[in-house]
Amino acid sequence: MRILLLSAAIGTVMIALLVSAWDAHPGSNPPGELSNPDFESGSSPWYFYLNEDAGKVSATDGRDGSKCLVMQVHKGMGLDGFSQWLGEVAGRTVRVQAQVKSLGADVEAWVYIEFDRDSEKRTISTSSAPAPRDGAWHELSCELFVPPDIDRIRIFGRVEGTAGHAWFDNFEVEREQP
Ligand SMILES: [Ca+2]
Repeated sequence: MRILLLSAAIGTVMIALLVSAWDAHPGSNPPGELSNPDFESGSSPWYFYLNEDAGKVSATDGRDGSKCLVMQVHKGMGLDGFSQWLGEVAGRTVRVQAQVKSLGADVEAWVYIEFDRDSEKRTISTSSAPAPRDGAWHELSCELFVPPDIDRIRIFGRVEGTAGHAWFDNFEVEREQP
């Protein structure tokens, strides 16, 4: 009985942790500007999809300022990325750009936007081209029209591949009226 009680207690803790991690991401009223878009304050509040350890803040490689986010791409990782919610987007074309560089055998790094059409259970998305694998900074951008009934979108940096690194800095958001 003691073992059963113990495992039930552990189950409760794990569920609570999962709920708390999930809650931390969606947010109810996302701000109209990205927070810490240049990684000068570390990696928070960017949300890491698979493994927070995959993304580290480099204190020396920043495109501007001193810091940027560096993600190591490794065999078996597949697609990974980090994101933030952004609000004040309804009925507007939103353009996102970031400075990205990549280096490695097959690393792909790009910028991505998406939102959910809950009524239709669809996800609408767009992405930039991947950064050339030349170890130089490139400005990547993509834009998406957000329908008037959608009040928040997710802004991503994404990586995929089996070997290499990708660096991200200076996310910026612009909005245009339709
Ligand atoms: Ca920076």
